[in-house]
Amino acid sequence: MNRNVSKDVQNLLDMLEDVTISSNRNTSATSRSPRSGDAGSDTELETICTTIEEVQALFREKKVKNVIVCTGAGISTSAGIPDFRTPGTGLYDNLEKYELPYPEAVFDINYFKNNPGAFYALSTELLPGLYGPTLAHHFIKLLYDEGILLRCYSQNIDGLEGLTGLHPDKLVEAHGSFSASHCTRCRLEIDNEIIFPALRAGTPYKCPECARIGRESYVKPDIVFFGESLPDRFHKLSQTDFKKCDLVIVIGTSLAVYPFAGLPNYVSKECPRLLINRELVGNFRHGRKDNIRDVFYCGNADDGCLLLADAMGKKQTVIDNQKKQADDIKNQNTENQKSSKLPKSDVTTPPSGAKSE
Ligand code: CNA
Repeated sequence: MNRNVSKDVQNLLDMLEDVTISSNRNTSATSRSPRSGDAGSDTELETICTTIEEVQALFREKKVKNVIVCTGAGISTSAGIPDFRTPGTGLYDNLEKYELPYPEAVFDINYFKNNPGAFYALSTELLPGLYGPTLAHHFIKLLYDEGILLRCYSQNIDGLEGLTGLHPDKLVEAHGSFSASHCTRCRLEIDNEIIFPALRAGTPYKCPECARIGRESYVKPDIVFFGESLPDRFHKLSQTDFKKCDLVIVIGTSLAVYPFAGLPNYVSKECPRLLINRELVGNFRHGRKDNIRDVFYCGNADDGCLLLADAMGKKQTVIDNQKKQADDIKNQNTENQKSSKLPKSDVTTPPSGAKSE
């Protein structure tokens, strides 16, 4: 998403093959995204797949072998993590207390450098460890177990895809994660054991190295903020993966953030595209006369994924796996609560004891 370009205009641009997509997540010169699929011909194509029943048949008859799943915050809402843009419950509607100049500022790198408080406060809600993967996450793991997952591209920062046991090679965390943290100024890496208590307490953590030489700078988890580049892995793998893909499933995203939102366009013209979401987004041609391969399942991510698991004869497996892991996490959280009391202060003190002000 380029903040100066409306979503409708951006969707129109997606449909034009010769357009380079720009991103407010990636302003670097390396940000050029792959072009949309080039494997299609210009001749009229017959209908490939336009209903969820037809997608179910693809799974039932084992006709798909290279499935790509693209996920967004909507895949995690049933775990208890709010998304960004759902009116009322989304994080953007609940940021008044931080007095941000605009909602996206909470994830804006330039804003963060001087005002880290809002992000740290929000982190208390998003931090991995509190929530368990949903049925939809376990459906993705099922695709992996069945050997038909080419890749899962996630915009999420909650780490729930990986928590199911999905192999890291199969996962592209396009907007980064909490797995490591660095100073925004000197890039010093800070251990999770140090930064996590600060994030849990919602108290901005000052870089001890910068503080030592009299500079003030804050540490940020390696989440890709607006104004930062996406990981190289995203660019590298998306260049080749989407050409091989024989079904792309987009789940729980408003497709508002580029270049990620352009991914469903990189598959060939013959590749079916399934959107599982509460609203129609992106440039899915669902309901249009010229639609030959787009499918829209309007509803909850978990329900849509269970329909597909059912077609594979694995619905109960997904339900059982999800429940078992949810119970384990609940028990673990109860144990943790019993054994630890977290300190809360205004600003976490650097371990070196160096004065930052
Ligand atoms: P978004 O813009 O908030 O869109 C979410 C979409 O999911 C909307 O279209 C909703 O209608 C839909 N939706 C919500 N709940 C469900 C559900 N249960 N079933 C089906 N559809 C549902 O979020 P995006 O992911 O599109 O935006 C990209 C941002 C969100 C990324 O940069 C993330 O880092 C960021 N984010 C991540 C998390 C997380 O990691 N869980 C949470 C909040 C925001």
